[in-house]
Amino acid sequence: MSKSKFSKHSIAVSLLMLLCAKFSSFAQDTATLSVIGEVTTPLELKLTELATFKQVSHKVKDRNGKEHVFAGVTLIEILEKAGVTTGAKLRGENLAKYLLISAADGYEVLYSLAEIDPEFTDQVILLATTKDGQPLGNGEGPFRIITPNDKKPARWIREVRSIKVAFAKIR
Ligand SMILES: Nc1nc2c(c(=O)[nH]1)N[C@H]1C(S)=C(S)[C@@H](COP(=O)(O)O)O[C@H]1N2
Ligand SMILES: [Mo]
Repeated sequence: MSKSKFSKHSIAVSLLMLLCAKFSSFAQDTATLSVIGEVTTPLELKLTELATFKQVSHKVKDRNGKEHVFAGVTLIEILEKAGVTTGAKLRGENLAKYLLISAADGYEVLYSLAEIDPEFTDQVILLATTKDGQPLGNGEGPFRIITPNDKKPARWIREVRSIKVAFAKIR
């Protein structure tokens, strides 16, 4: 009698791996990005919704000097959809507003609105959803901020979950 090429053990391992892959891609598809705080329209964005926004890409070097192409949507477009004070409205007290961006692992970074607004800067900050043509995986995605002009990538926050707009001053 010929023995099967596949042991019970290897079949079990393969099934488990398949299940894990399915589960993690499910987690990526259902993860949402919240845009909250000083906005007129709070947003809960899924990857599928972001795919309908204009797609922009950036070629950047990572901390090891390796080149990658990140693509996604511009942070300013998301802020405009949420009704944040940008463009002509970004003056006076609104210049004291900031974004606090939070990740799944508790990491947080801050940007001022003027750092993002095209009337103040030519730098285009990206909410990336792909890297070298692939969706951002676990530990990095589904959403990551890419800030091309920062000399080091410490504010390229991975696994972004929320963007909170707030006033830095006490009113
Ligand atoms: N969510 C999250 N994003 C993060 C960090 C982190 O600890 N958590 N570390 C930052 C720092 S300090 C660096 S240098 C870069 C490293 O990016 P890499 O993992 O793609 O090399 O990620 C940044 N983004
Ligand atoms: Mo870092």
